[in-house]
Amino acid sequence: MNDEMHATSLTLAHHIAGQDMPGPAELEQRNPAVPDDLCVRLPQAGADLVAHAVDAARRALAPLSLGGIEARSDALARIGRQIAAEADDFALLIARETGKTLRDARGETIRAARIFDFFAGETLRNVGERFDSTRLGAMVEVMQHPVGVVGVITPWNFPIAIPAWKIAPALAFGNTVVWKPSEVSSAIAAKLMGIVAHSGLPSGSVNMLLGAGASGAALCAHVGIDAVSFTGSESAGSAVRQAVTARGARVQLEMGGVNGLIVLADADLDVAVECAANGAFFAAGQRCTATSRIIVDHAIADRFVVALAQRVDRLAIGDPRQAATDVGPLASPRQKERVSAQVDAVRRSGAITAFGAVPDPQDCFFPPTLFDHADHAGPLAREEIFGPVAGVFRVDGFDEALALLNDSRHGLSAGLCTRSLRHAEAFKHHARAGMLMINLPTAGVDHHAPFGGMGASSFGPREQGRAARAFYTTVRTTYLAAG
Ligand code: UN1
Repeated sequence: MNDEMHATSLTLAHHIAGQDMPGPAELEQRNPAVPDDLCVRLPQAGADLVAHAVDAARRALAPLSLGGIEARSDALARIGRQIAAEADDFALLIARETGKTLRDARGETIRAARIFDFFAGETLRNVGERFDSTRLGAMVEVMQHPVGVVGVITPWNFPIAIPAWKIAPALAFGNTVVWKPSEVSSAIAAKLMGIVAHSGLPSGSVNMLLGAGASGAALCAHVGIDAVSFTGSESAGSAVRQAVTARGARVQLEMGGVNGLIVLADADLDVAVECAANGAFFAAGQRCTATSRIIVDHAIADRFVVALAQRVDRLAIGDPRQAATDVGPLASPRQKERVSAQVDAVRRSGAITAFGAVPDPQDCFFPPTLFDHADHAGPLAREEIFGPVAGVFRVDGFDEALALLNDSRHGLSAGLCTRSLRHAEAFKHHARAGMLMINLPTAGVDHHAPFGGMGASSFGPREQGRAARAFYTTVRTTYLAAG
């Protein structure tokens, strides 16, 4: 790490209508691996600044539209190129501010760059339809228009990719943005905002408000926000949904999952162990797509648990800024408290620990923990933990595995390890989840494919890929007859 960065900690500013807007430092973010290292201080946006930002975004709608699709496409491509050019800086900053490993942070940064590039292309593909009316002499035109001013609320666990997969399509389809990033990843957000602000888009196209949950609540309540796209916890998501739908605006939510990975007796054991280790423990389990429930056929369960323990033993846990580190800390002391409390509840419910050490209360690290012979009626199968924690649920055969998998309020990602085409086909049809992963980890998605879940995991149209258009556009049907 850069010593200068370590020594100086700066106070961030909101960004509205092309200007930095400082405010009193009310919050701070520390490096979760090195708590003495104060990364940044930040102000907290209130209702007055929300109104200012919404006004700036609304005023930017006409210039964005008048600038035309080629200029907008070029600007998105420039943002993508600049993110890629600064990938090493982003990776260090992400590792420092959120505890994500350098390798994951760099991968995520490149993913964000590719997302902007993908939507640079989508900007030019905003096609409509024209066809005959059933009334003689009349025509019908179907056009997709921008929704207007979009509120974007993003979490800390993918601090650059998730903002990219909301902001890029919003702009591609002609909307302007008021963005409220998580307070835990504000420095990363400010760096991305700097790139967007210099991309050539009209000022006010993207505005950024810093702060904690209260700032997001003020954003959702503002009548000038036409749509809100949110990724985060289920409790925050349901508050967003209530506030936004209550005033008749459009909302899209991506929340958690208690994702299941089925391992059948005919699975390649190495593949299954790699899927489970990656899905459950990489990124310290802080992915909404992480594997929490490993549903294993009795016939191979003992061998599987031993092999998974050996694999996890080889993971290097430590400072995420070291290139060799596989698993870093949780993102904040608050996350550590939450995960510790939930794991205590799982232990109290009588679950058997296959591996896992007692966490040190002085730091943000949480040791990878696996429970065995877990009970599907217990807390491990019901609540998302968002830490490197999973349970093995032992079953007899595919039918029992599938029934257990589907016994969940959530339905984000589901995995299956098997060599059987018949079971893979049945899983594709009957697993209740938006993302289905066959012989792959439940977490880790491409940048060009739709993303989203079922049940309590998601609400509204899918994000990413060509599917992103549905949320960020509104359809207008024009009937046209000669006057
Ligand atoms: C991934 O698994 O690559 O917040 C992406 C999250 C999800 C994104 C997961 N919305 O973890």
